[in-house]
Amino acid sequence: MSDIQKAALVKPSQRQLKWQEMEFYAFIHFTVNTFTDKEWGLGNEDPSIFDPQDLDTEQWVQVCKAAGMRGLILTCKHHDGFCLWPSKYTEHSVKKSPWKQGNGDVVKELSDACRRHGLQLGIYLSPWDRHDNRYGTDEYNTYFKNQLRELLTNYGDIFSVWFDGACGEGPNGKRQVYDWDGYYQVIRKLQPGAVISVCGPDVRWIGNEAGHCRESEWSVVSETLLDCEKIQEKSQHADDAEFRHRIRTEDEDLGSREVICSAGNLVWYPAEVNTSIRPGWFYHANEDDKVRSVEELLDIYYKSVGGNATFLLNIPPDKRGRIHEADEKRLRELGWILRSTFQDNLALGSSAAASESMDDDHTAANLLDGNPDTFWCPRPGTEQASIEIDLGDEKRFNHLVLKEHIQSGQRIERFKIECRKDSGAWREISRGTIIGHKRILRFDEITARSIRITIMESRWYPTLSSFEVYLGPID
Ligand code: FUL
Repeated sequence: MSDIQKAALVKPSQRQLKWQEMEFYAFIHFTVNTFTDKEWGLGNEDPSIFDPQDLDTEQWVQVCKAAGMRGLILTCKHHDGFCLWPSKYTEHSVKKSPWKQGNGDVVKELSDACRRHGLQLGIYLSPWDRHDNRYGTDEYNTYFKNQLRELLTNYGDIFSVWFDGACGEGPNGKRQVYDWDGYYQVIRKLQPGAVISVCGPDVRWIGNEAGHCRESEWSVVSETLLDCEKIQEKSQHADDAEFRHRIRTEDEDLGSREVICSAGNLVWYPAEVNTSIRPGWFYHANEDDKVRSVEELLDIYYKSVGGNATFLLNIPPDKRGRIHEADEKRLRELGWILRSTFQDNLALGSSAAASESMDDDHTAANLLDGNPDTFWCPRPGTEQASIEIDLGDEKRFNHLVLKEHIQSGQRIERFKIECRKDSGAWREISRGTIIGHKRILRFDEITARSIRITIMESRWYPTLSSFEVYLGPID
C-alpha cells in the first residue's frame, strides 16, 4: 500500500465525527478575573469578590442559540484556581462567595439551561492552578482527577473537555508534572463520547488565538502533533494581548503530500479555531466598544466552519453575569445572516451526473439526497473526476457547500467550480484545495442552470456526500 493510500484510509473516531457536527460553539470565560479586570488571576483572590448580581445562564444559552451555536464550553476553573462549582475537594470556590449565599453552582445552572434548549455542554478545567498548595506534587494530580470526576459525573453529557497548554508555577513556586494519561483515563471512563481538546488526542488547536485558519486545514496529520509538551510550548503566553492577535504562519502546511510522506505515523486530528469576540478572554468594560463586527465574525465562520475546522468563539459574561448588550446584538445579527443564508438548498431535487461512479450505490445522486451517510465516489485509483449538477432551471445563488464523506477519510486536494447558463460556455467561479467535513464557497451572486465540480487532485479516490446551493442575503 502506498503512503498516500495509507493517508486516505486514516479515519475519524465516532466521538470526533459527533464533535465535527457541532461546527460552531461558545467559550465562556468567567471567574474572579471578571471582577478584578484581569486576564490571568494570581490565585490569591478573595472568593468574596465573586458576586454576579444578575447571573443568567438562560440568557447565555439563548444568545448562543440565536447565533447558530450548538454548545458552550465553560471555564469551570481558570488558572487562578477558583471553582465555579462547589467542589468537595477545595474551599476555593463559589461556596465561599456571597453569590446565592454560597449555595450557588454555575456549572449546574448552565448545564440545566443547555438541556432546556438542546445545546451541548463542554468543560474547561485549567491544569495550571495558581492557588492550590498541592500544585507541584503528586497530590495535585489526584485533586485534579477528583475534580474531573465531579464535573464528568454530576452535570449530564459533556461534549468536550478542553485542556489548555498553560503550565506555569503554582503558589509555592513549583511546577506540576501533569498526569495526562491519568486524566484521559478518567474522561474516557466517565464520558466516552467527549472529545479531549487541545492538550488531548481528539481535537487539534489551530495554533493561534487570532481566528486564523489555514487554507488547507487537513484532518490527517503527523502523530507527533499530539505531543502535549510541544502544544504547551507554543500556547504559553502570559497575559499577552499581542499573542492573542498574532497569526503564526510557520506551520502553514501540516498535511500536504510532501509533509505527510516523511511524517511517520498519521492520525485523524481535526482542527478547532478558538478566538474571542473581544480583545480579551475575560470581560473588561473598556472593551465594550471593541466587539468584533459581524463581517469579521462571518469571515472567521466561513474560513473555519467552511474550511474543515470548528469555530469556538469566546463570549465573556460581564460582572452582572450576563452577556453584554453589544455582544448580544452582534451574535443575534450573525445568527440571522447564517439562518437566512442556509435555509433553502436550491440543489435539492436536482439531477447530477458524474464522469465515473464506483457502482450503483455510489452515484452522484447521493450528493443531492440530504443524507450525510450516502456518498458518491469513483472506482478506487481514480484520482480525478467531475460531476455536473443540473438545477433544472436557471437559478440565482452566491454560496456553495461541499462535503466529503469523512467517515471514509479525507482525500480531496484540489478542485474547481464552473457554471453555465442553459447551454452556454462554462465559466470558472471558484477553486480551492481541501474540502473535508465542509467547504463553504462564497462569491458574487450569479445566475446559472448547471454547476460543475472538477476534482483535479485527490488521494487514492475522492468521495463527496453533499453538494448544496444557496442564495444568501445581499447587502
Ligand atoms: C490560554 C489561557 O492562558 C487563556 O487565558 C485562555 O483561557 C485561552 C483560551 O487559553 O491558554
